[in-house]
Amino acid sequence: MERSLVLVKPDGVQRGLIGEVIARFERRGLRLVGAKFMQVSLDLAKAHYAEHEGKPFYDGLIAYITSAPVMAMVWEGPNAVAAIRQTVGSTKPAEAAPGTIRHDFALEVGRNLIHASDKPETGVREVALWFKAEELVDWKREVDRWVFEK
Ligand code: IDP
Ligand code: MG
Repeated sequence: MERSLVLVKPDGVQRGLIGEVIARFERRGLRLVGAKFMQVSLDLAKAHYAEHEGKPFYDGLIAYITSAPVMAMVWEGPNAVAAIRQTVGSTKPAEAAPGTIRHDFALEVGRNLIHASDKPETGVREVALWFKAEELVDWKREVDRWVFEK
């Protein structure tokens, strides 16, 4: 089953949108595997956003993600990475499709509320970076057979 890291970023936490984000992924049918409310360290922020080092927005991005607590989660399901990115919407909120989280709650790319893994391999790497194996819960739901075809 594919997995994605999802972060409700500091702006989403400050604006009281943790529940809104969780509700959308629950309704989509995705299964929660792990969650923790945490302050992001500088080391973790740099490891997570290593691909963006050197870009003009990098320093602001590190300051943003470490500025206040985040809600870190792992969600799984068939094609979970693409499904979650679809529900999250485009990186720039002004370009995000109506009905997506970034469209419905954000205006600026530097305050776009939420992170989600961009590819299945990224999901594997990011889940391992943010969560220890014992923090992830392997479980089944009674409803799984009504959401997952196999
Ligand atoms: P993603 O979060 O949709 O995967 P990325 O291109 O990986 O988007 O960028 C990571 C994060 O960096 C974005 O979510 C956003 O918070 C921030 N970011 C990206 N581009 C800009 C920019 O041009 N200005 C300010 N922040 C940016
Ligand atoms: Mg990205």
